[in-house]
Amino acid sequence: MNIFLSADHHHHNPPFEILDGRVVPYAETPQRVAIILAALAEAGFAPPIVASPATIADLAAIHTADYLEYLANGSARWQAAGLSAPVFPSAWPLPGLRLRSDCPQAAAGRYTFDLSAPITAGTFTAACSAAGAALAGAAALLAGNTSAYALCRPPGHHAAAAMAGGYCYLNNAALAADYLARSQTSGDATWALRSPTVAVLDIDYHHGNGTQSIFYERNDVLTVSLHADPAYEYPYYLGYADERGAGAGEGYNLNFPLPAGIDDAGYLKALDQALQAIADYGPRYLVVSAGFDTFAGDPLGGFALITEAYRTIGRSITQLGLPTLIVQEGGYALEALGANVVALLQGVSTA
Ligand code: SP5
Ligand code: ZN
Repeated sequence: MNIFLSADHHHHNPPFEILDGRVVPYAETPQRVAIILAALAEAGFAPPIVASPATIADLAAIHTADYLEYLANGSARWQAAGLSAPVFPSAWPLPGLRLRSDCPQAAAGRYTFDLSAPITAGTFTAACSAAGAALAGAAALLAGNTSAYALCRPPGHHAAAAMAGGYCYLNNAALAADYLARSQTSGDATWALRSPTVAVLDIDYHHGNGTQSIFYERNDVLTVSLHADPAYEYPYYLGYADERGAGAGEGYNLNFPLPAGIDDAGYLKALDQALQAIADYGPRYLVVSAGFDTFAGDPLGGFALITEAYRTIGRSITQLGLPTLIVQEGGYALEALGANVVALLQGVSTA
C-alpha cells in the first residue's frame, strides 16, 4: 500500500465556517492529517511519500481556467479590496441573476455554493498539494501497484468544474479518475484499442455532488455514491436516486440515498449493491472517495457505523479485484479518525 501525502495541507486552516446559521470552528482541520499519520505509523504502514503539487495543466483536465484563476488569486484580490480575510460569499447568482465574477464579492458567490469553503491566502497551495497526492496515487496504479492511499487535505468530492463548497476546492478523486481514464495501457489486448474505464465509489457521509456533476455525461467513468439522503442532509440539491446520468452518460451515475441512523448491517447491504453495479460495469480501475463521517460519533454525520465496519468495507471493495486508489475525503470524529482509516486500509491490504 503506497501512501501519498499532501504535505502543504497546513497552509489551509480557515478560522471558522457558518453552519445552519451559526459561526462555528472549522471542522476540517490540519489536525485531521496529523491524527491519520500518527495512526498509520502506529499500525506499521510505511512512511508516506510526499507528492509534488498538481500543476495548472493537471487541474485543467477537470476544472475551468476561470475557476482556477479565481482560486489562485481570489484571496489576494479580496484583501487588496480591503475586505477582511478569509473570502466568504455573501450573495449568490441564483437562477435569474447574472453569473458575474468581475469584483471580489461577485466572484465569491459565483464560485462557492455554501459557507464551508472560505478561501485563505494558502488555500490554493494546499489544494494543489492534495490534488498532487491523488494524481501520484493514480500514477502508482498505472505503475502496477494494486492499491494506494492518497491522504488528501483539503478534501475534494463537493468541488465541481467551477465550484467550491463543503471544505472542497479541487476534486482530487475526479482528477485521479480522469487521469486513469485517459491513460494508455500497452501490452494488454483487452484494453489496447480504447482508454480504460474507471469506477468512482464515494463512501463519504455526504453525496459527492462535484464528482457526480464532473462525470455526469461520460460513460467512461461510472460514479456510484452511498450517502445520507439529500432530502434531509447536505448538500440538499443533488444526490437523489433519480439522477442517473445524461447523454452518453445516461445510466452511468448511481446514487444510494440512505436513511438517518443506518447501522453497519444496513450500510453494508447497500454497499454490496453498489459493488455489484461496479462489477457489472467491469472497470479497469477503482477510485474510492473515502469519508469517515459515516462513523457513529461524527459531529457532522448521522449514521451509526463502528470502526470494524471500515475493515469490512475495505475487504469488500478489494474483492472486486481492481487496482484501487483510496482518496481521503471527510471524517471529523477526531478521536476515532485514525483507527477508522487504519481499519479501512488494513481491510484493503489483507483482503
Ligand atoms: C468533505 C465533507 O465531508 N464535507 C462536508 C461538508 C458539510 N457541510 C455542511 C454540514 C451541514 C450541517 N448539518 C449538521 C448536522 C449535524 N448532525
Ligand atoms: Zn462528508
